[in-house]
Amino acid sequence: MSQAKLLTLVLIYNKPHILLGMKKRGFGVGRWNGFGGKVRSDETVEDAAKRELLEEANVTVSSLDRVGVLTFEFDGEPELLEVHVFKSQQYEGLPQESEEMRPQWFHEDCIPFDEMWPDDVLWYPLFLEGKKFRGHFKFKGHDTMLNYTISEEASALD
Ligand code: 6OG
Repeated sequence: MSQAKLLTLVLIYNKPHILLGMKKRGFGVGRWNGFGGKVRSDETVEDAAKRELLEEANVTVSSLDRVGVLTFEFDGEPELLEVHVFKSQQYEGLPQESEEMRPQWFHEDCIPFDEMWPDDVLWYPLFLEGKKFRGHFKFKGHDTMLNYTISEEASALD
């Protein structure tokens, strides 16, 4: 197994509404997701999360709360993905469509899990309850989950 690739995922959750984006190209195309992407070698994970949020949704946040760390393994592929999940209630700017994402607000009772990554339905309940969590998911391709573990974390995540 090679070293994990670091990625960010930002969810703006202004209860009861959550901001998601329809991924228009690349990895996860055709699925609703939070905003994020790869962490560059010259930036912190939180700075990467803010940069991707601005690039993809035209939204700025002053601070982000790291609420989850998810690792993903794809059967037959050596690279592991490590996705750091951030939450913010406050934001500035009007969410705007970019080349990569089409933002849309959803009520927390109407999150479109059928059009999202299959792991999301498993960890969103913890996210929506304000919990911190870690998860590991093993996929075969992009649609089938072979197994997973999720645990709630009592303290801060690194
Ligand atoms: P780019 O490679 O396009 O960023 N991501 C996932 N998000 C969820 N909910 N489930 C997954 O299950 C994911 N795998 C990756 C991390 C990809 C974006 O997609 C997220 C990034 O925000 C496999 O730059």
